[in-house]
Order: sequence, then C-alpha cells, then structure tokens
Amino acid sequence: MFPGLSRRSLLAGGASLGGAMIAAAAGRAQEAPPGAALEPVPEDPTRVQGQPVLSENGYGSRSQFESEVRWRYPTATAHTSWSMTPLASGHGIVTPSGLHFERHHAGIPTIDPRAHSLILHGMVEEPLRFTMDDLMRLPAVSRMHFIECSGNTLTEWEEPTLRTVQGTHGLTSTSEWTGVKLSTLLEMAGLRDGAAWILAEGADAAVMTRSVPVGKVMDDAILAYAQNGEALRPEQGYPLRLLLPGFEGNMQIKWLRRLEVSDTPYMTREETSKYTDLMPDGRARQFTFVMDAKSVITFPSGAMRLPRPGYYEITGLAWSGRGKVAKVEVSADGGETWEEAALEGPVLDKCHTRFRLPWVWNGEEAVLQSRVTDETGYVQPTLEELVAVRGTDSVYHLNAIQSWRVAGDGEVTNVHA
Ligand SMILES: Nc1nc2c(c(=O)[nH]1)N[C@H]1C(S)=C(S)[C@@H](COP(=O)(O)O)O[C@H]1N2
Ligand SMILES: [Mo]
Repeated sequence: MFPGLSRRSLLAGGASLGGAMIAAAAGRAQEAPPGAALEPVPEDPTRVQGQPVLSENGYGSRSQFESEVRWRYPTATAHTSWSMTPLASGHGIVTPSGLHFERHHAGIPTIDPRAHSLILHGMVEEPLRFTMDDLMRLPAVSRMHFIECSGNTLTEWEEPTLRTVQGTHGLTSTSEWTGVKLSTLLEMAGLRDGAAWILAEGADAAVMTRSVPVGKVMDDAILAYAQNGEALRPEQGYPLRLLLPGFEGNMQIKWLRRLEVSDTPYMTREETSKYTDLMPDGRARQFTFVMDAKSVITFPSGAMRLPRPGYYEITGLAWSGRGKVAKVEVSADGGETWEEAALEGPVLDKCHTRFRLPWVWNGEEAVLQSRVTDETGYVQPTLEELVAVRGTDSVYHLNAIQSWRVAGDGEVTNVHA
C-alpha cells in the first residue's frame, strides 16, 4: 500500500493516537509500538549480525515499524467499551489476533483454565460438567468465521460521523476458530422432548447471558478454545467461548461457563432492553440474530489522501451471516454505474471475503461504494432503502452501502450519498 496512508488511518474518529509512535525523522524508532521490540537499526544490515534466535524468549513480535492498533471507542469507562479493528491496514481476510475487535461489558476476566468448567443442564437427559481437558479430548473442528457486533456502524444512521473505516466498520473481525461442535455435547447429554432454546452464560463480571435457538446450536455452533492456531486471547473469551457463525456478536458468549436447555427463551437483559431494534411504529424487532450481508471499501477509505491521479486498486471486505458472498460490485460515481469486483478465494461460509478492482482515478471528485450480494440473493441496501424500512430509532444492524468521497485534492471522507 502507499506509505503514509495507513498511519493516517489510525486517527479513527478524530481521536488522538496515544501510546507509542514511530518517529518519522531519520526513520528511527524511539519507542516500540505495542507488540514490537525496539532494536537498533543498522545502516547496512548486510554488515552486522542480526538479532539472535530466541532473543524474544520464544514468542514472536511484529516489526518495530508497524504500529497499527485497535482504537477504543470513547465510552465513559474502559471496562464497558469497544475496541475496533484497523480494517484499512489489514491484508487478506484474517484479522491478527492482537487486532481482533473487542466488546466487553465488564472488562476482561482472568480465568485459570485448570479451575474453569462448563456446566450443561436444564432439559437434558443427563446434566454434564466438562473441564477444559474434557473438552479438548473431544473431536474438534477448525473453521474461519467473522464475528460482527450488531452495533457495528451504529454511529452512521443519520450523519456520516466517524472519519475512518476503523471507526465506521471496525467491529468485525475474522479468525480461524477451533473447538468442539456444541451438538457433540448435546448428543452426549441427550435433549429432552420440547427442548428449543439454550441459555449461554459467561464467567465475566457482566455474567452475560443470551438465549440461542437449538436449531442453530445443532447446525454449526462451536465451543471454541483456540483462535488462529493458538489458545483464545483473553479478550476473545479465554479459555472458552461460544461461536455462532453469522449470528450477532453479542450472542457469542465469551468466558463461557454454563449452558441451560429450556423450551422458551429466557428474556435476558441482552435480548429485551438491549439488542432489539425499535421500529418507526413504536414496536421493536426482537431476536434479530443473523447478520445481513454487508461490505465496505477499506482502500481508499476515510481520512486517507490519494497522492496523485492514476492507478489504484480498490479493495475491501464483504461478508454475510447467511452464507457465502456471491458477488461484490463497486461504483465510483455514487451508485450510478457499477462494476463487478474480483473475489479473492477461498470464498468461505460466513467469513470475510476480500474483493479487488483496478481503478484509474482521473483526478476528479468520485464517490466510491461497494455492494455485496450473498448466495441467498440478498443484496446490500442503500442507507435510504434501509432507513425507509427501519427508520432511525434502531441502533443495531446497520448494513447499508458505505460511501467514501474522493475530492479533487485526493482527500477521502465519509459521506452519505
Ligand atoms: N461473557 C461475555 N460475552 C460476550 C460479551 C461480554 O461482554 N461478556 N460481549 C458480547 C458482544 S456485545 C460482542 S459483539 C462479542 C465480541 O466478541 P470479541 O470481543 O471477541 O470481538 O462478544 C459477546 N460476548
Ligand atoms: Mo456486540
């Protein structure tokens, strides 16, 4: 990508950076960015030995010249808050574990896996308790899936608000998740007649609870203990989280400690007071589990500046909670005309999919948009279309087409078009 562009993308929402930064002068680091170790930079790396093997005690770090970090949405406290993935600087479809977005309602608990267990009870033939060792002995699966908070993009209903794609869309990330299919445990315990819902409960101070339909659980729910080839990060629910591919992030309970089977939903706080969608007629949609198809251009995107007219590769991410991405179209004229982008394979089920389209910018104002169609034929709506149905009282599930305006001087801004 273009030097200088990704650095700017850190300035999500106009907030100041804080933390470590690279001094641009002389290209020499003065303080290591998070996740990096500071080393002297030789004038000619062919004239001196490099760092010895295991100089980092056996766990690698990133280059001291890479400084992308998650950006915390400025909520009143840092314990119930969000942090957002820097999508603009991402490559491919996997989110580095250290940059996976976070949503915690009561901070990140520290849980000793040897003391942790999962209880499965309620409408089952035989209530069961599993230690982490028990779970890790069961047959496992590894799958790549996105998790998106249904609050992703919530600032953008009425006015273009946050400046960067990290701010507008950074509550979605993709990892490879490994764990046991939840259906395996339910088959061991045996569901009683009439079992229809399962309450999942976390071991954090929020003791977060959500009701999940048994159908989803038997289909593709995973009890994940690993992320991108290693144990889950504490932020993602170490030692155990529920993964419900394609469902809203809130249901994917982290630090999972209890599952209770019932014939009715539990009507917890998170499915009544929160995570319902107030409609224009004053009624609310409830149990809006599936994340509708959505896409966003990550390059060029808000707060970048194209240095000059000429060739660029427009790229971004598309995903759908209903299955695979079928098609992504890109417009450079605010939706007047569309061109089909190339999808980078493999195109996976309920997973971020990267799209790319070559573009020659002629130096005139352009409005860039992307529009995804998923394998069910669902087409990502315009904001106007979405608001016509939902109004502007609902907070969650804004999956409309995003517009980035490229001005004559190359400045890229978040606009409603
Ligand atoms: N126990 C527990 N589980 C939780 C939460 C929480 O605060 N506590 N937050 C939920 C919300 S709202 C989202 S969007 C996802 C975020 O997952 P992540 O932090 O791994 O990205 O976790 C969900 N699971
Ligand atoms: Mo969320």
